[in-house]
Amino acid sequence: MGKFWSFVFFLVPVLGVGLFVVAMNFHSLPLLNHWFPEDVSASGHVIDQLFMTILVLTGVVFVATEVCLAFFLWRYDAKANRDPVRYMHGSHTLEVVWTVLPAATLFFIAIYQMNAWADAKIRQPKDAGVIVEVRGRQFEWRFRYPGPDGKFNTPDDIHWDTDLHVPVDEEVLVHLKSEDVLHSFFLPNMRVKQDAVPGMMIPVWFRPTKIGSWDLVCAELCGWGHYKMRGRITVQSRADFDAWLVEIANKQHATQADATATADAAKPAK
Ligand SMILES: [Cu+2]
Repeated sequence: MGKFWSFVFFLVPVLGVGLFVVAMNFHSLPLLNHWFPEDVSASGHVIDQLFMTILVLTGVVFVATEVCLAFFLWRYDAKANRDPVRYMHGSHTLEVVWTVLPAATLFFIAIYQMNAWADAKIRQPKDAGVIVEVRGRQFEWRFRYPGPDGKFNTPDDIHWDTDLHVPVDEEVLVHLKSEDVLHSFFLPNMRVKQDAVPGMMIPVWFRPTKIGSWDLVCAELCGWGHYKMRGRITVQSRADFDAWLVEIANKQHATQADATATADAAKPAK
């Protein structure tokens, strides 16, 4: 039986690594497209590189551990080894080695990722082409652009929901908020994911590099309708983006004017 189980355990690293290889190489087949979604942001490659480095490091450890496990199962099969088990009181050297090696590896990762972390979370861009407020709420995304005066909380603010429009090749600065519970603002193609926390405004930034439309999802289970928090991000040329902003601003003003007229008409005549 020991031989059988050692074979089964040996299949784990073989199939595990095989699965990664298949997922990476068959990206053109729609059914097997399980690797990264298309990267359309200026700094996405840094995140992908970091992911690959950590994947290789953990992959080597995973394969080594599984191969050792299979070998010990096969080598010390109870049927082939009738001798009673002998206990030992541990090995100081071994303890030091298996503590220092993982510690050194984690220390390496901590240093290696510092620049990527700083670029993504600390060095906020000063030259943002557009600033937009994004608010998560059960169960949709709401957006607010500051309007021509460049300031939020003024009458010319422009409101929109579900489909976030941004210009291409410009730094987008998001002011991320939540209106109720924890949500997570996730743009897979921009390699951006950040929790939206009630009571906080968290800045998030990215620079889209390609015109098109991609997913915007909530990556935090936020209630029964979490699955409905699907949105889009539409990346446009600067001219198209400006035209779109003017168009929805005009629509918004027309609706406001309509509402005021209806309210006035409903007032009893004096
Ligand atoms: Cu959610």
